[in-house]
Amino acid sequence: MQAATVTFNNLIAGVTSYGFDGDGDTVADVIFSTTDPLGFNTSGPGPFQLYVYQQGLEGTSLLNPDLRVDFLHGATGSIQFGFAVNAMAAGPSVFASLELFDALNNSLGSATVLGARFPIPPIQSTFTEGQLTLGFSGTAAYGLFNFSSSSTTGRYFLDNFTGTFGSTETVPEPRSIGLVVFGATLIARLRRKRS
Ligand SMILES: [Ca+2]
Ligand SMILES: [Ca+2]
Repeated sequence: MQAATVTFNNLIAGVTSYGFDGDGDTVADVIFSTTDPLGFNTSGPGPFQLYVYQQGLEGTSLLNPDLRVDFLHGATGSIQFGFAVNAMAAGPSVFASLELFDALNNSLGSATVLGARFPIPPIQSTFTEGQLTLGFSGTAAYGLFNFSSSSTTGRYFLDNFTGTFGSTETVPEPRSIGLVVFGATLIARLRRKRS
């Protein structure tokens, strides 16, 4: 596995499941999904954000979990992402959380980060935002997100989803294919000699 970052630059709208490539080989490494029948979108919260660039993944924060990620090749080490929720003021019910699980549904750890507004001259973050980092041991198979904005029309933005979950699909080199064929031929010959 190798370093990967999902920047959500594909234009999607109203999708309940979508595969994203994080390591630039155009093959999906993660699948994001939601139980919200209206799905999620790629959209931006405007330019005045530190941790969510135009654009990110955008969806409802009224569920728990709001969003799920499945790692197609597993994930190791740590996961980091930026988030924003549609709240103008910080508070105990304005946050993002992530819990990671292995393939046997054992929790590998969780983290919660409260949203805040940061100075972005000449104003502050339009929406409360933050960056969550979760280090873990073992191999994560999937993760569950919960966002909260304290709003009855709660929405989240997620961006720059980063970790060690990329797997550039490699094609065997012609030379090693030749060696395998040569080896198989040799074994077949030896078997024929013995019988
Ligand atoms: Ca890939
Ligand atoms: Ca939620």
